Amino acid sequence: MKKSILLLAVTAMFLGACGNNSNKDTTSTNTKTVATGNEAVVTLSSGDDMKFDQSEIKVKAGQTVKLTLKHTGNMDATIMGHNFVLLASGVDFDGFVTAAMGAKATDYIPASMQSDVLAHTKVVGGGETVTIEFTAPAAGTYDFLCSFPGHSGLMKGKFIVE
Ligand SMILES: [Cu+2]
Repeated sequence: MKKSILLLAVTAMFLGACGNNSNKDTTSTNTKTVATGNEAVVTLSSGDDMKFDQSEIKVKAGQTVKLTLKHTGNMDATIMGHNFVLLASGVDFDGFVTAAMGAKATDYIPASMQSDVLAHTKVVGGGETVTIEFTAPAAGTYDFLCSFPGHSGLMKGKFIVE
């Protein structure tokens, strides 16, 4: 009950913040990205089923990306935690995942590989939401994933910058 009220409040805030947005991108049907001018608002969700609701996120180079990660499940962050990690181009995906397993103290971002990460959220548990803001990198296709141990097999996708 408490969680659904919180979710409603967050949704209301989100709707309120976007109330003046009459410039929605109606051409994209498969993504949950709303682009307005130089800003892209991305909402990515995952529940206890260990899946992101999108496998592709599209933004434009130089846009300010406001990315919200919603954990729609109920399980605790220590058991079913999720984060969003955007890797720089050329980073070895499997190598990063392996190193991340041992980096619990730093939200599963290995301290020695900070420069391989373009943007990331903290780890959230069921009912929690986190928003980050970053500048979209140069045009190209980048990997995103959840670096919580054992998740990236399913929780990964392409972050496409046009
Ligand atoms: Cu996860």
